[in-house]
Amino acid sequence: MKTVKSLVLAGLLALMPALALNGSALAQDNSVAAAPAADNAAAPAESASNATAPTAEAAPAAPKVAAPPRMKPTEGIGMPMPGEITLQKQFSPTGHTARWLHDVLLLPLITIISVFVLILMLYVMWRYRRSANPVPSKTSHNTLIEVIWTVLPVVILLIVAVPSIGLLADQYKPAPKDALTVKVTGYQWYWGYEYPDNAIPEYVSNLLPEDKAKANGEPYLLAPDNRLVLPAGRPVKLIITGADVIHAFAVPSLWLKMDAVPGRLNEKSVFIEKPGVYYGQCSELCGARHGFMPIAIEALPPEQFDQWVLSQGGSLKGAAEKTAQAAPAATEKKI
Ligand SMILES: [Cu+2]
Repeated sequence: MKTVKSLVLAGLLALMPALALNGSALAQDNSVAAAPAADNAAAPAESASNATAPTAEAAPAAPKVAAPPRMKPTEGIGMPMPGEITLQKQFSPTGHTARWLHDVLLLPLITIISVFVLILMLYVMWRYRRSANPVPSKTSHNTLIEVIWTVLPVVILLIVAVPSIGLLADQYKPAPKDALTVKVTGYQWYWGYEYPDNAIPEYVSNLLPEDKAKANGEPYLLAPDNRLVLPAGRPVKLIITGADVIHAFAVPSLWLKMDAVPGRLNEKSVFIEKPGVYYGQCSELCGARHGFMPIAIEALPPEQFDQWVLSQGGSLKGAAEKTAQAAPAATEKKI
């Protein structure tokens, strides 16, 4: 009897983990099933904000200013190229420093050191192999060599540290007082852009479908429908945040990358040297469609940027003082 009882007990114990696993699997299934509901909940918000975009675009009829035509991207500028192994061509002051640091200082230094160590190791392996060198040397100290291999790395690190720390400081330098403020919000899975200085409410930027991207001559997966329009040659202050999870706003050719963290306003100052279209992507793994929330900055000459602001029903900076008072309320609501 006892053996039967213990067998049953043992059987039950053996099955327990499987049952528990099933339970958790069920729980996971439930969470997966719940996910689409959350998606659906987000979708109306998206379409609602999309719905506001056409009205903002339809509005130009009222101020009677036409938006500048959609700028065509230039091949090889503001986008990665096939076979490219270095950083993208840079169009901001910090970008130039960074590319110089990478191309002129770090890469040659890394290459020289790696090749030197490799040659040294190969030589030692060959020269001091057992057959050629049966009685090993018992030397354990050589002051000159020890001083050299301590001082030389210190000097190399100092040479790297000076421009490196300078670049780090430049990257976080706050924007000047007259900079144009633009708010960037990361959503699952699109971007929202708002211009508090120009009283332009938030509009949404989604992935451009493949056929439309091709028809436009734009790179698919890098091109969005609505671009972030910024002035070239004028300082810009980007206020970057996330609405749901952590995203990262990144445009390689402008040396621009900043995390978009929910509940936090991160600041990044940008100065775009040349008008053009500069592409980027969300650079923080943010969920299923992380790879499908591209970024495009359309940098316009200042007077064309002003024209764009007016075409969106906005007011030029400085004239927007009155409307700016209304803007903080809108920002608070969104965060
Ligand atoms: Cu993202």
